[in-house]
Amino acid sequence: MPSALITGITGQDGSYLAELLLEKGYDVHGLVRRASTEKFERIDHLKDRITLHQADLLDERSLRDALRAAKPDEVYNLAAMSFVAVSWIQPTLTAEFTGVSVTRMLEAVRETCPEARFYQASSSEMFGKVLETPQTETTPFYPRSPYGVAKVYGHHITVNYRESYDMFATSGILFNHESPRRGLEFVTRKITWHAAAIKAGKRDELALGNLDAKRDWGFAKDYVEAMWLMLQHDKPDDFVIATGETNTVRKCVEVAFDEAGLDWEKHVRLDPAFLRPAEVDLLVGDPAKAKQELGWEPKTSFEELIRLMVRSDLELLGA
Ligand code: NDP
Ligand code: GDR
Repeated sequence: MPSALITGITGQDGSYLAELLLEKGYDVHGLVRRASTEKFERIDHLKDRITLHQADLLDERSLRDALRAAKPDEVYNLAAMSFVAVSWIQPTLTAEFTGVSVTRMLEAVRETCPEARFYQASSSEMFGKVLETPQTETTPFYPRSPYGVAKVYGHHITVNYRESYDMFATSGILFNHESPRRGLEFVTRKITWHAAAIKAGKRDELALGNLDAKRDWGFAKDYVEAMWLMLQHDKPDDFVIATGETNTVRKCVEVAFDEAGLDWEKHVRLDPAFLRPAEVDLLVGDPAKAKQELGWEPKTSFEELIRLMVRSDLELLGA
């Protein structure tokens, strides 16, 4: 039975990836960090089928101990401070969690299980300022947030360990991907949850920042399959995972409120508090390499995704 260790198993992607690997017959291990209340909502339904290890990205010893216990064939490094807006509030912590911790994980793997295949959760935020569209594996990086800067470091150190130590270290450059399990602070889920809450009479309005930002949004469940495919490939590499379609935040609002049967212009308010010190205006990825080499393609369109998220939030809120 192959074995896999997932850092960030309690997050959106970690929970979908754990489900996928269980379906494929893996022995699944995950890292969790200690908190005064244990909130593992996204993996509650899996807890009898996975093994959890207490560890923190800042604590190398705990990472090594978890890897020694799990003896993984594959390591998926998904843990990070993942919310771009907070990276300006906690820039140094973001550098540690999202950047330097990748080196801690690579070192821990090199020491305890050097044959394991390593996946790094890189991000389209590394592209930042628009230098070319669509963005591909060879588009230069110009990050626009402390988060993006930290991810560029994580990406380059992954490539460097691949080249320095001949490790199977792969970097997946994933564009935004969403789901009913998305954190409520990210814009798609904020919109779908508020549309459902307004419909249910639990909220009156939705305050948003930049409605003109454009993102390439896909479905998280489709994207974790790409992560797995990358580690089954015959060689470690970098891959862009995206839909190839871009939409504005405004369009996301229109689709979500339409699904809830509401007129968005009656409920949405602009609030400068949600504007960012520097913005990423336009992301649109070209997934051609992933299609050609991995046979991966997105299965869920933007509209389907937003509508399924609204339906899920309507059910959640009893509307
Ligand atoms: P989430 O925010 O949902 O999950 C983040 C995970 O990281 C959680 O399990 C969290 O644990 C864990 N974590 C954070 N800090 C630490 C720490 N110090 N020690 C141990 N664990 C920690 O993110 P997603 O699932 O959306 O994203 C997964 C990864 O992919 C992240 O690295 C993200 O930056 C990256 N990414 C995401 C994209 C997206 O659109 N979703 C696109 C491109 C990249 P806890 O539950 O304890 O907070
Ligand atoms: P992003 O996602 O920063 O792309 O990072 P987010 O959903 O937070 O923002 C997307 C765009 O929406 C605009 N926006 C708002 N965003 C939030 N959160 N709240 C608002 O009220 C709001 N109003 C407008 C933002 O300015 C931005 O342009 C996500 C994360 O998952 C990262 O971890 C990941 O690496 C990237 O996607 C790819």
